[in-house]
Amino acid sequence: MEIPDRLIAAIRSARHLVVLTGAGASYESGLATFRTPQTGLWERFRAEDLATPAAFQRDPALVWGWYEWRRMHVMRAKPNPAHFAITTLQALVPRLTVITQNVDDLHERAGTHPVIHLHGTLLAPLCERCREPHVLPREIPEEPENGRSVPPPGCGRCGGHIRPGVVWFGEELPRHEWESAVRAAASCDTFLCVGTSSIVQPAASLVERANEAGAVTVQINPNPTGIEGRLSFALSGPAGTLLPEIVRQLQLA
Ligand code: BJW
Ligand code: ZN
Repeated sequence: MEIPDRLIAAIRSARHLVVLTGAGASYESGLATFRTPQTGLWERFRAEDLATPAAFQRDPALVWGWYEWRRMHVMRAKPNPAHFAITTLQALVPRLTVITQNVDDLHERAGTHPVIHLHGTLLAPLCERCREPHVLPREIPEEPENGRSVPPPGCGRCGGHIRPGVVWFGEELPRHEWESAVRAAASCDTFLCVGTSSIVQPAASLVERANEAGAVTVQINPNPTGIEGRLSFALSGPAGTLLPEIVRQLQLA
């Protein structure tokens, strides 16, 4: 797909560019999205059974086993050209803020720092009772059979269950990260939504804040999301192709 010249011009003159990523940004690294028909995690598993505090209370081993399976995939995955292009963007604009809904560490492994993690991370579990962080073994977990129950470790301090360090439905986003994201969205001049269905709140409201602040707003996604009518540009295609192409055009004299 052609990248409009007006978009390249907008990014070239941007003083503060915000990139918000979702599961689609890691899809080309082999990690499943949540809502893609057939392959999405929520097509195969019920979010109510796995990604809520009530689910963990009901069956901690089922939930912990599922997240260990996800963590194994993340640790075996590698950043893709979309992650690397975002890292290169850091050098091409005066200020770049990267906000992700993803619970993997692929932006960091591609060299982007800092990254605002709105939904936490699979790699920093903690005690559900006293919030004490839990240090994970460094080795990649063995392939746990998908869906196999694995009892969560006990907290060394209080004996409570260790839970994944992610944000489940009905839970508040980490306050500091959310406030930083809102500040960035409200003060940027260009806002890119990459690989997100823009369904889950409050993350999906960030692009609206950028719109209200008069920013140029852009979506990069091979599929429609329904918010196209409210954006300045909607680019249809995979992030691993379109982002490197944007970077290439920005680097042309
Ligand atoms: C490509 C590509 C390629 C493919 N290149 N793109 C009713 C109305 C409004 C709100 C609510 C409501 N009922 C409940 C709520 C609140 C709820 C919510 O928003 N629910 C919606 C489903 C409606 N939100 C919350 O509960 C949040 N907390 C909250 O609101 O707190 C306040 C509060 C507290 C108490 C009471 C009430 C309010 C917390 C949300 C936490 C979300 N957690 C998850 C799981 C994290 C842990 C884990 O990984 O398991 O976060 S859910 C899941 O969705 C995950 C993601 O970060 C998040 C967003 O998904 P994302 O990234 O957009 O992925 P997909 O799969 O949806 O989309 C991928 C896209 O990529 C697609 O568009 C593809 O086309 C595209 N793609 N290949 C580029 N190559
Ligand atoms: Zn504890």
